[in-house]
Amino acid sequence: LVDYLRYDQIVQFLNQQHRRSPTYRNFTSLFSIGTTHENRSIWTIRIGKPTARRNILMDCGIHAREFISPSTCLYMIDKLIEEVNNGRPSLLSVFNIYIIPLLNPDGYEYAQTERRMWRKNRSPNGIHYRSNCMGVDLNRNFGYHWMENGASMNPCSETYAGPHQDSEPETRSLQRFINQSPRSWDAYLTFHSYGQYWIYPWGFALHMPDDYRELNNKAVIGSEALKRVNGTLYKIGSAANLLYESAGGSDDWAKGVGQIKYVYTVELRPSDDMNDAHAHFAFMLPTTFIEPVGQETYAGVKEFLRSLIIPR
Ligand code: 0X9
Ligand code: ZN
Repeated sequence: LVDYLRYDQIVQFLNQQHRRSPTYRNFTSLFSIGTTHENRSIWTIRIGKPTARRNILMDCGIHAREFISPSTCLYMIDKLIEEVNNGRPSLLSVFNIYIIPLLNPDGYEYAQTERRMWRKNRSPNGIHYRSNCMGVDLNRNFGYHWMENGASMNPCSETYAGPHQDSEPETRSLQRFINQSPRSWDAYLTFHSYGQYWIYPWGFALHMPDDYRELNNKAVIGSEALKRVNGTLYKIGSAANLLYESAGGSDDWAKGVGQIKYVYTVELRPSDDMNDAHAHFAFMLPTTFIEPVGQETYAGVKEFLRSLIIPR
């Protein structure tokens, strides 16, 4: 993982990882949760002991230009499977961890090849609005308090929420997967960039969920473990309070409709503080950051997961 991989390379990587532990074949499974407008599969890997009873969901790459996000999911997949092969899959005897490393492959490939700063997916909007502008902001499309705040009805906007809620194949694939699974989810983490925020719902409005103290406590545990690795500082709070009010995010949907308790959006490096030496990289974080961001994020996520087992 020394470069930001293309979609085909990511699929290849996932297959390699899946084949990596033949004696533990049933420790992983690899499947698609749906297809995009351009007919790419949204691949998902499950990692965990067959006897693991609890379930965690993580996704990356909802926004096309946030290249450090999918790379961090791939990093975590690599490390989790390494632990399986080393024979000490501590967390994986408790949790099945489902990772979707690239939820928006169409947008990602477009950002890789045509327009580096592309954010949305690549749905044509002509059918609904005769608009030549393409793409829906998937993180404004989820049907929970849809369009109430910080989203646009203009197909040319970067935060276009879609013709109606849950209109996009990527949105529906994730929702179907969360809903239809016979499993219950302990946590959902969605990785974005940038800013160094470990945030929880709500995004659609300024008020807090009833259990925000628990959400905040576990975010502290995760971000402190993250900081111990390279000294990277994260801010913690609700999405609307820390960033801005915006409805239709996957996080709000996962908590409000999906009824998942521990829901977080993690905004990876760099910091958005202009006093920070790396802030100017913004979405274009050099590939030398893949490793350190992967390391620290993995440490933070693991400590967060441990805190779900051991009540503090
Ligand atoms: O605006 C977003 O979708 C996220 N920030 S980003 O720079 N990666 O685009 C923040 C989403 C926070 N959650 C909600 N607003 N629900
Ligand atoms: Zn994002």
